[in-house]
Amino acid sequence: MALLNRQQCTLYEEQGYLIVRDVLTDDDLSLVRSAVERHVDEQAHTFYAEGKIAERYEKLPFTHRLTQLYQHRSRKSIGWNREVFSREIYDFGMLPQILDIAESLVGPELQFNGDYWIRTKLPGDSVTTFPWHQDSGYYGDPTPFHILSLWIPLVDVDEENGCMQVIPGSHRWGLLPVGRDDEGHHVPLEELEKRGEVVTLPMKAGEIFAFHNLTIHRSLMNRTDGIRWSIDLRYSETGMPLVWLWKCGLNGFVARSRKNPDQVDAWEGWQEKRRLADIEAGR
Ligand SMILES: O=C(O)CCC(=O)C(=O)O
Repeated sequence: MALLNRQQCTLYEEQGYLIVRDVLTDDDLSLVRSAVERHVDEQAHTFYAEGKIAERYEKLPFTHRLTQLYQHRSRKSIGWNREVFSREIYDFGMLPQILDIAESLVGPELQFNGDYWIRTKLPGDSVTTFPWHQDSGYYGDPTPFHILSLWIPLVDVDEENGCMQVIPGSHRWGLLPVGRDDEGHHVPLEELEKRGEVVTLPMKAGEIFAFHNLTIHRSLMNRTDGIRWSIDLRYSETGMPLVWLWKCGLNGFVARSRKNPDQVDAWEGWQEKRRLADIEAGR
């Protein structure tokens, strides 16, 4: 697919977000699904060996198995990163269609930030239900540069199973002050719904919600009995200091360069960056 057209880029600049449809195939999504399924299966074997579950629920589909496996756990996970660090995630982050979108919105020198997250939004789970926030708010470091998030559902999403909502134009409001709720999520100190229009984003699996690091967005509670799986990826201009990520070993890699294509990292290069970061952090 070609780079985004001028109208799409203008929409992103004006609204702080864009929905891109019809770019990912089922085969593309199966890269992520297989990394997820492998980790779910590992967890099944671990919990079973530890005697925490009576069966491994091998026959349950992708949308239901983890719910059963996690029944014994009180605190669910906010998302998986290291748990699914794998060749499939690298290949997914390097898909030409995805890099074309990132290049259109960020520029031709692209780094894949290390904070990709698989969201395990289980039925009724409040930990993975994110109140209004700006991604920059979570970075804990000033980010005076553009970071593009690409949020991609692995199943169809709507208001019932916890799709995303966004406030168009909010990326121009600056970084807003926040408090914290009981789950540790950021919560805004003002009533944002009075300040801007709320847009709900039902999406098909594989469609892409691209948004700016200052765009205010949230995700709704999953009120169905299936898991709302998604992945979110982040890209920025190569060389931008992602210090808050490096401090916790969440290193990324150089994904595309029109100037120096030989500096693009292979999967092995990304593995090495993470290995060195772990050694430095004493992990
Ligand atoms: O996946 C979700 O439910 C929320 C994700 C999110 O807010 C984000 O990626 O910034």
